[in-house]
Amino acid sequence: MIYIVGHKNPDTDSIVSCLVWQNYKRKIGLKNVLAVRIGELNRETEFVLRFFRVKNLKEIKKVNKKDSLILLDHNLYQQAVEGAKEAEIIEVLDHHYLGDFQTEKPIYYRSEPVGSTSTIIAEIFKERKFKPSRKEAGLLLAGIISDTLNFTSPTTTEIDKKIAKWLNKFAKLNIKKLAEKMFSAKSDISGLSFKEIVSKDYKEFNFKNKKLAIAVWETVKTDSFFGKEKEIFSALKKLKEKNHLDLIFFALVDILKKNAYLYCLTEKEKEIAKKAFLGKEIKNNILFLEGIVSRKKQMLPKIAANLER
Ligand SMILES: [Mn+2]
Repeated sequence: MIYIVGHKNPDTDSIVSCLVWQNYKRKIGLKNVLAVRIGELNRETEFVLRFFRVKNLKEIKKVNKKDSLILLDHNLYQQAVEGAKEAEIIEVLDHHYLGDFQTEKPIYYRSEPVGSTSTIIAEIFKERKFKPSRKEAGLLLAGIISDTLNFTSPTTTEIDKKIAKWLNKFAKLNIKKLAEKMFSAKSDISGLSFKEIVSKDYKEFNFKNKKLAIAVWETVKTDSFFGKEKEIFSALKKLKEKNHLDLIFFALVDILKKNAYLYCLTEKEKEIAKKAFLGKEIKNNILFLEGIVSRKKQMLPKIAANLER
């Protein structure tokens, strides 16, 4: 079996790109491919699958030597399914920085500094003169909208905007309305504990012999987080211990105002963040980061550059 799989703690881009890539592979004759996920969906992605009437992907916990993998939306083993190092990776489509990736055989690897993996898939379709179905085009649009915060994140490129226009010839969607609905679903934290919130969009990285994590929560309702500092920091502390991290950050991103609040667990995190962003501390160990929304493009590079060896 060839598994098409996105990163741990999957987001909308990860899920829809796996789904659409599976459909494409099957249409061009590759029958033994299966789109799968590692971990639970977030509420935005749940909404998107409902909206387009698509069934959820099958969850897998690990893979083994006999399995082949197509990795979408990631290339780090740290973010990949358990067992990925032993399995055979035959293809990667991604838009993140390159990690310590090595294979034994030649593989198809496509990485572009664009807003989403969905963008890359749509580009491939266009290049190969493959017409997506209305649903496939809509799913890819949702992936682009999610990752680029509806074309407002600094990760957005002209390619994303152009390819979205092309996709919408097939999808025929009101993009603004869809984005509003997605962001409102994403912001719903009813019934969620802060432990769940900080573990949802959680990614680990290794730089300069340090294991660090940046958890992100994008929302149109930052208000629901104010006054909850104690609970948030306590959830971060537990997560840091459980995963043996050197550093943990939590960025609460305001999708509408395009700012972030960076929760720094200890003085160590705070010192690095202050150097990295020249951020103003607004409350004990919380820095206000004006104009910063993207972990990939704005947070991680600055934090990594300010780590001490
Ligand atoms: Mn992505």
